[in-house]
Amino acid sequence: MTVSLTRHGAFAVVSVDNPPVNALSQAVRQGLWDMVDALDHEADVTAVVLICAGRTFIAGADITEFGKPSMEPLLPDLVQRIETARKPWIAAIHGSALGGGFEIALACRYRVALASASVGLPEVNLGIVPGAGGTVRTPRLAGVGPAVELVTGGKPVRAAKAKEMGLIDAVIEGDLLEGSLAFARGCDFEQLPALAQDRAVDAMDPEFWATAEAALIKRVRGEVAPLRALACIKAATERSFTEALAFERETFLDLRGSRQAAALRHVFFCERAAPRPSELNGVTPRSVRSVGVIGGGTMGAGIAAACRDAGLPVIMIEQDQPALDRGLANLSRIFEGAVSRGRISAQQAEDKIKGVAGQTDMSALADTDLVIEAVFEDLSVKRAVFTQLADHCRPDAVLATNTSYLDPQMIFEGLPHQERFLGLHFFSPAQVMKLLEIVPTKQTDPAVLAAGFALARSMNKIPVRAGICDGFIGNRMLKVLRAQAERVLLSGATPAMVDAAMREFGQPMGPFEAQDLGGLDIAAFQRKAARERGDPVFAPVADRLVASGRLGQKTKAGWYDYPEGSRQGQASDAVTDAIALAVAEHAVPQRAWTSRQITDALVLPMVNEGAKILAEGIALRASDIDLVKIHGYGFPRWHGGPMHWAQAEGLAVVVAGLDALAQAGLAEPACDHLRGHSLSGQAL
Ligand code: 3H9
Repeated sequence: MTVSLTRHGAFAVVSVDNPPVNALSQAVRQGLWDMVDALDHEADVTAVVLICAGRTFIAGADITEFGKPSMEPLLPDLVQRIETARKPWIAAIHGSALGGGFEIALACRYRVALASASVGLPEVNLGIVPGAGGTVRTPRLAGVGPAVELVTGGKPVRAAKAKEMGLIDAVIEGDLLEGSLAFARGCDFEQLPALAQDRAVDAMDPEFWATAEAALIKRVRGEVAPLRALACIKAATERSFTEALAFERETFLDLRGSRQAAALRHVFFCERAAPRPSELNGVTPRSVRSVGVIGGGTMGAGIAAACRDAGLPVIMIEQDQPALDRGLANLSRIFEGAVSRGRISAQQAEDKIKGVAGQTDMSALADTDLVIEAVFEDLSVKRAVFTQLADHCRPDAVLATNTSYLDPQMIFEGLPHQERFLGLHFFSPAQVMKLLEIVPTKQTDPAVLAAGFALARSMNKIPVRAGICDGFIGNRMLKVLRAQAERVLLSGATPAMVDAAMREFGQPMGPFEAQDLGGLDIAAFQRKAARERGDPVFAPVADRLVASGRLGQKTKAGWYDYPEGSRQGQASDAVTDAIALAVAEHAVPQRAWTSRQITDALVLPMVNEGAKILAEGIALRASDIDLVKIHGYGFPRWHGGPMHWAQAEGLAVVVAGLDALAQAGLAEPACDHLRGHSLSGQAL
């Protein structure tokens, strides 16, 4: 039974059991509706405790129902039915009470929760607003300011904070059911608290709304739902309860079918599918209970920190004691930073640091399950490391290289036990960035590949399998984006125009400011290696800037000038000159650019490259490319990633756009894969 009833003296206990997260499917809504009806008529029931089985309280509406026609009873009606029930309902919360689940809880007379539980309204993360009273009841219980934070931010709060905010009545210690029944026994049901709908809500002055809106516009960069949620809360303070509910519902229905909501739902489900790809079904991962990290630089220390966060003991290897001391100091700084930002306690930092042993001798790795190499990005240096590892590690230990563009197959060539080697491409800072590209070679054992995915799961990262090519999935597409950005410069746009257009598209930073932040030397180094391999590289302006020592913010000059003490770039005459020289060299015709034309000239060729990546089998599915660009490169989540964005634009439109760019000499024409799929109408 999805919704069942038990009795505890004068109290009825209604249990929802709808794995995995007790989402409000039609069956659950109907079951709850019937319970309210039935219990309203039972004279010997004093109050009703609503509790859930499994890992969580109701985690929200059933997102899988969103694309389908609505089925009665509708959630807003159910919420209203519970709020006006004859018997007082008490929500007993464990895990998460989210979205519609929290809206049901808000309609209960009382809410109690385990200390470990959290409550919230994360709808904006799905491109929608709460649709069953969340924006109308929350300000009545918590006040307008806290409601704005909870609803527009979409971040749940823990029970203790929720109690402080007035969103729950008690934090329960020990067993939730026992505690909830004890709470119920302590209630005076003759003196019920006012219904949320009967409570007053503060009127706020126009300045409050203007400030909140301005802050939000800055933060959301084109994402619609948080602003619409703010408008709903504003309506809740200005209109009657019923009118505000109607406004919220209308907003919810409008957004539910929107492009941004579809994109965010796509990302939601892709993220959940990524850690367990179907091709590894039934494969038992090689067990990883200990990790060695070779190198204590920025990447090595970050990877070691990510391993510690996953609870794995780490041995860090450096070539000599001074380098090891620096590596361990890098690691300590990461944890100290986490303490100063309030993410972990000083005690937790100490425990994490204690779990890292520093060594200068690889024989210390004799019994380690997984070794991740994070040394200098040079083939011969990396090969030397793996030759030594092959001598010192157990034959079944998994040996992984953290390379961003070298060919793992070449790194491991000729070493024994080819089946145990793997590429693990972490993104910097490795302890923070969610993306992990997992790169098997032709010989990698599926159990070793599965170990990479299991590691990602334990680190709470988003793993994506990538085939071997220059730059794997992410950097290969970045290379195209950067080349396109230069093409646009050469035909009349400025770096500031390109950066502004990409920010308007939703990227946190434009391609030129991002290069200035990261340093132009890294890409220059990669271009040099690519040219040595005979690969074509297009960076006529970047090459000139690097040759003149303009390496970005660190040299106070890159694509922009950085006056002493400023991180705000200013247009640079030197860059204008470098562009002019490149224009003359390549004889590029000049044209005027709009923001939309600029983003098309950058994003469409990236999509084209994505289609080639799929056709070559470098990515197994289009959604993997989306996850890579969202989690590794700041592609706006609410566009759903480049491949989802392309589908939403219409593949025929994308192909036509690419062909027009190609005719103007500004991009390659659409590849056959994209063209074929466009014509047949199949999904990418
Ligand atoms: C809403 O409520 C709108 C209302 O205001 C108005 C309506 C009128 N539906 O994340 P996990 C699946 S909008 C369907 O790995 P965890 C998920 O796909 C909703 N399915 O677990 C996965 O499936 P699979 C507002 C859902 O323990 C499985 O459950 N609520 C839903 O790490 C496990 O998920 C939200 O946005 C759903 N609502 O985390 C909450 N949620 O195993 C979204 C999950 O096949 N959910 N699934 O891959 C979450 O944040 C997390 O799932 C939660 C558990 C924290 C609950």
